[in-house]
Amino acid sequence: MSDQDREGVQKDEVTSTGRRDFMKGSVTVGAGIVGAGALALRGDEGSSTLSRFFGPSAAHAASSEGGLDFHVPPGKLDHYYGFWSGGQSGEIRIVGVPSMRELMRIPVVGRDCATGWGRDDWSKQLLGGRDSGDTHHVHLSYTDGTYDGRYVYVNDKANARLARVRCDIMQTDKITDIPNSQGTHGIFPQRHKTGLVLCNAEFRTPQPNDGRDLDDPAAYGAMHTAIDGETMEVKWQVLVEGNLDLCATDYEGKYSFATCYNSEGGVTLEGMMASDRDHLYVFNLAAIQKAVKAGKTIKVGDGSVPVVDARGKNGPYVQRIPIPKSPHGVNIDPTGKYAVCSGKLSPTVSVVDISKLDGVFAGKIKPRDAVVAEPEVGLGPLHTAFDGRGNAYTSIFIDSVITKWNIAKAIEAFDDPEVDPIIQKLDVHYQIGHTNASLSETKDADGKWLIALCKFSKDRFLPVGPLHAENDQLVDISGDKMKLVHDGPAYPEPHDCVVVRRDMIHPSKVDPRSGPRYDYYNKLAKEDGVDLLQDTKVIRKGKGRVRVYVTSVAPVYAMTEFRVKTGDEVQVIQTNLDSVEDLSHGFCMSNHDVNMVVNPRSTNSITFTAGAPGVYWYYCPWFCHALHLEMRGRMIVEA
Ligand code: K7E
Ligand code: CUA
Repeated sequence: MSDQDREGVQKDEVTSTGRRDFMKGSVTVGAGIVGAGALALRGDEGSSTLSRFFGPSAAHAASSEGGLDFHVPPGKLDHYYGFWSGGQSGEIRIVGVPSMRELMRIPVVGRDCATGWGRDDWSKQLLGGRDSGDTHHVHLSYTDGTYDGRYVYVNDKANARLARVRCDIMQTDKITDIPNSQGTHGIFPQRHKTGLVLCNAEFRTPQPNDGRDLDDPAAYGAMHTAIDGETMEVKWQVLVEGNLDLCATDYEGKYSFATCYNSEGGVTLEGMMASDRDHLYVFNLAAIQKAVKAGKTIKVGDGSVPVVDARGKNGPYVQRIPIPKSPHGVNIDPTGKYAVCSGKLSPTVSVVDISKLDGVFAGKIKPRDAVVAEPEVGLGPLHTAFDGRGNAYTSIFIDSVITKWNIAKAIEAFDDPEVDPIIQKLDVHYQIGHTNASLSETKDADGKWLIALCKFSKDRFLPVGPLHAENDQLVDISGDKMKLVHDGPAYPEPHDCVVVRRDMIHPSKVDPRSGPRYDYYNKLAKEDGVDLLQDTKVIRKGKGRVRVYVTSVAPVYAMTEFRVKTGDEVQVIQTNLDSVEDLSHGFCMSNHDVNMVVNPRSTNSITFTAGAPGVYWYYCPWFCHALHLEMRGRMIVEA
């Protein structure tokens, strides 16, 4: 970076007025304050840091900052749905943007006490006995390069799974185990249609991982896995030698991408950071699918999934583009022309021209020649969002900033060091991980709101003990300059997010009673000759097993008493007959660890072992009526 560039950046740092800049106490800060007198205090958190010390804000220099209104008054609705991956909480959250109000939590791979997810029968089957997880990356299904509002996909890094949430009912409907994988991390659906969802294994393991080759790094590898976004079946895997971190797809369905931060094949931290260049792996989907069809595959593990072996060298399936150093995020700009890879341990992002990849695969140009820009954006670049106006916004972990830069200028600057592509650095608080902007990952990127998902909140909120809230910040990117407008405390860990225009999502008000959950309930009902929407019945299923079918209409269960025997396995299958919006009931059995929600027109069930002889009250835990407290009944347990 030239001195001139450095000066430019410093100026921007001053106008963005973080506390840290104030602490640096430079002369330029003083100059900013002189100019601040005439400016009214707008009262937004981002620009008022200096005002805590000096009164009215110095933040509003002559440049145009976004002027969007982030206040959503009572009774008014947000313009965007934000889908947040919940990290180690194992959930997805729906957040209204720009209000940043948390609208809903969708339990995915973890147990949730409020809804009974992970405890009720169907979710328990779906989770396969595991009720913890780590959901890092959420993406919606696409059609023609934009969101089609059907599904949300999310990875479970902890248990190597891909889960899917249906957007009409906002419930998890499928969870797929990914074979031969650990640390399923980056995922991305294809964008031309709801096609494949590509999933990266971040951890290299022996392949096969069955106890042999434990200490032979050469036998370690990682899988790039393709799952059908409709059926959620695993279609194929590609085995490579390096680890696979973040994932992306192009807009045409030709390529998928994975960053690799361990081209050394190290199994220790030192080993993983030894080389100056790692890679962006580019997967040629047509060539891989052709090989799978032709049976040019190997068997790994149980052999249930065809594996294309692409270890070691560039070829028809995979090309490795050298990227400095331990790259992390890879994001495709809304025009579909560029893949932007963040250096993580290099202060640069590398811009790959996707149109050059055909040439790379044809051997006409070297892989590195597909890199057309490498701007210096700050220390610890992780992820990049876009505004649809040619600008990129990269989250910078170590510096705790978002760097706004211009893609076209960065390409110019690759040949001409006089050109400065950096537009602004905005302080965020603190240690940002992901960032994403409204519709940034679609061709409809609208450049309005940017979310900064900060891992540390430190002094931004009232202290609440050793565990701090994290900080989801809202940034207005509609103007020339970014403007921080809101701090949003969040329960750990909001990991990644996508921001979707509200007209793209069409939730149902009552349960449409479709999908695998109802395949399960309809099968039970058929077996027992029961109409779920009519019947209330106790059916003894041979020795020691009882099924209790019960309907409910506010404020009563159709059955206020049933009898079982100590030690019986009791399955309560409850159907909520109310079609009224927002009228959920539930079933809680006293002293039996039994609690579930039953939404309008839903069926849900839960199984437990009847305890010691006596009377046990069951009740509705969801406030449904003035007589809600009276909505209960007795389970009589006989010896
Ligand atoms: Cu950057 Cu898991 Cu998305 Cu973390 S990964 S930041
Ligand atoms: Cu039904 Cu409360």
